[in-house]
Amino acid sequence: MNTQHKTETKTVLQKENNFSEWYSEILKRAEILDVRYPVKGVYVWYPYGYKLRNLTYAFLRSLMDKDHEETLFPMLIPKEELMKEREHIKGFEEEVFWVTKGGSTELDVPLALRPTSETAIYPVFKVWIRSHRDLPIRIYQIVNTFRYETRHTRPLIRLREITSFKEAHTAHASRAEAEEQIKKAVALYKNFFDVLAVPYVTTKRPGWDKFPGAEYSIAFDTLMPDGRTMQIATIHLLGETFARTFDIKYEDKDGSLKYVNQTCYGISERCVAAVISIHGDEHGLMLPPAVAPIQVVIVPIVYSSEGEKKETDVGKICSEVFAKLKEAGIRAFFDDSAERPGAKYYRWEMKGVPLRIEIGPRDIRNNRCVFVRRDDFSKLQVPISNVVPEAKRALNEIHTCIAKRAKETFFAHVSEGEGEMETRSSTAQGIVSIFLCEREKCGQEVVARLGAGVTVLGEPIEGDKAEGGETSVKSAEGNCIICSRKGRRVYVARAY
Ligand code: A5A
Ligand code: ZN
Repeated sequence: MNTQHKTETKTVLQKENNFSEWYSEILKRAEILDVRYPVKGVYVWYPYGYKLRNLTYAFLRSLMDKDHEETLFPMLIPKEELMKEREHIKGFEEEVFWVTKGGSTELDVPLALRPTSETAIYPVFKVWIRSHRDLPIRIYQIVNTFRYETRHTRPLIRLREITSFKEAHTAHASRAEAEEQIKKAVALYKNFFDVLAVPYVTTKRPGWDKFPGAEYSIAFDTLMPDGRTMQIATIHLLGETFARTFDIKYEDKDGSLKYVNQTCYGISERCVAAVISIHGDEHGLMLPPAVAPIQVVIVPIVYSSEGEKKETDVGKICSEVFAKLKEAGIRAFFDDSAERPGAKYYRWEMKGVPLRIEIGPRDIRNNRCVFVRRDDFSKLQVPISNVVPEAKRALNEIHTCIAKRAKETFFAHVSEGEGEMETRSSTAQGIVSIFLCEREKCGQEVVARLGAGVTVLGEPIEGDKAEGGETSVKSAEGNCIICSRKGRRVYVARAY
């Protein structure tokens, strides 16, 4: 059966050499996203892709629900509210889609499709928050948002309609509490990406490139197979900026009126793009068990080598194994369709099913089945009576292996750049750290010298490298690579 597998498995494309093409092929063949919708930057989720999306977001929800409440705000934002916060609108005004008509009637108040929801939510915070007893507020919503992106749009990565925008908004009595929330949000997102086996670095974004209206922004960046980084989450300390603009005050214990201190943080379907891109290979997707729509597929081997269907107990045993797996809470699928096993292998490998169980007449005679792991195609004979614990164990091992592999690859592409030339060649493959002062001019100069697409990700936040198994703790301060003034270590990379 191994030979049958080999002949029917067509390889897709080499991911490393032509990532862009690989990515498009995978979205289509694994039925994640249909890109044929006739609006630029707007796409259709196939049912299978949407299942993957929903499992990913169900997990995110479960993390959020521990100390946030889910809510839902309107998508339409009156122009006046959207324009209120000066810094915020400066950052977003070129990206806003406007609704200006109802039928043929010009609207009195133009309405924006939310590009993000600060200006929808904070006027409501103003009426919700009266006293210190109303604080803290921690809410989130998972919604579609709209951004008129002018840079090259890409499925799941740079969208004009972001379909799966998880945004959290919190309000606190003090700055110390808001900063505490930032730390919790970082920990929560780390937990999320660790379960997806998506590696990352966390950085404090440069002051001149933070979220519009924030005091500072923290970003999670991962690395795509073509050596470009992708920002997969951001966390912002808003301080009192929006509270002052929207007049969000509370009465403190001593009777005085104070502005609230705020944070917000967000994740989009880029998290799904990262899972697909990082773990996939020339056979298709390789989904982390935690979010795989099908974790285990059972394939009966009911044909003889001459292609004749044999009368055996295979179907019955497969059904029993399937029932046991389901009962144990494993997302299993019994593929008893009429196709040949090789065609089934091909399909489920493409769809990234982490574990395949093959059961044929010879296996049944020996009371066993065969496990085939999607991550390394290794095979294991397992007694039928042990199928459930062994499947659980295999799924755990698959998670550990793909997480380790992804992390090793990632940190092999995080390096230090000393001279300009070295830095330039290194950014072709990944993330480089250099010293830079905090002036925007020097940031722009670095970008100009290192070439198109290079971005200053920001100052690394302690810990990521240590977790990645790196040894030395590198100094955070040094001379700016451009002007030689005092600078700090920052990561630069070509970014999506
Ligand atoms: N209100 C805050 C949370 C906010 O809007 N932050 S943000 O602008 O940085 O967006 C949050 C995250 O959404 C980003 O880190 C990025 O991962 C993702 N994102 C932003 N624009 C996107 C786009 N056009 N398509 C897909 N994802 C996008
Ligand atoms: Zn400088």
